[in-house]
Amino acid sequence: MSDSVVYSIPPGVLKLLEGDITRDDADAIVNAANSALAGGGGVDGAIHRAAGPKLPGACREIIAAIGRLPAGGAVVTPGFDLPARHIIHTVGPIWRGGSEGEPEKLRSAYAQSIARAVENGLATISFPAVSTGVYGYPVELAAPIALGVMAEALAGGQLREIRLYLHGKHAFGLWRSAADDLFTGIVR
Ligand code: AR6
Repeated sequence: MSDSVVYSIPPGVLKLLEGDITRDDADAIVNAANSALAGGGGVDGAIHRAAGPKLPGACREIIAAIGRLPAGGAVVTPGFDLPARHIIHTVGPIWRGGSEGEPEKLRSAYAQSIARAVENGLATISFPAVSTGVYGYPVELAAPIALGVMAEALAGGQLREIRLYLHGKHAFGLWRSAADDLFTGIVR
């Protein structure tokens, strides 16, 4: 059975789950995309495969309108063949050692994704661990930033539920211990 853990952050709930985000049925799942919204490997490749043939056209339309999506930005498309109704595409920073604005861009990627969800009247959103794969952001540095933004949105009543999908038991364990450190004393 896959691991999961729930943190109560009143009035909202944060769930960490080990598994495949493409199977999730939240109002929106977040994609760790690139600035061209061109698809790629990792979770981006998995989401493009699962969403089906209409997604690339929707991405091209957005890029035609805005040029490129900078790191820290987020845009919405339909979910097409996914169980989730929407996909929020965000671009995390490429890790270059930490002194090129990576923490601010990572924080913005999560915050802008949440902002798109709120603008669209959504209540539940599911994230992958943005930037911690191909883009090389160290998990122990990414986790407090990501979890902090999520906790703020939940405590502020912006969203009812946020789920964070971790790929594999090792990643789940790292994120779980970061969350336990941050949310000590919270009933779960
Ligand atoms: N469900 C949940 N998490 C997943 C899944 C999945 N199906 N597949 C991978 N992960 P990455 P990035 C995890 O590399 O670092 C793409 O080519 C993965 O184990 O997908 O932001 C884009 O086009 C890792 O922990 O995203 C960009 O060019 C996390 O998702 C670039 O990669 C993020 O890893 C973005 O790199």
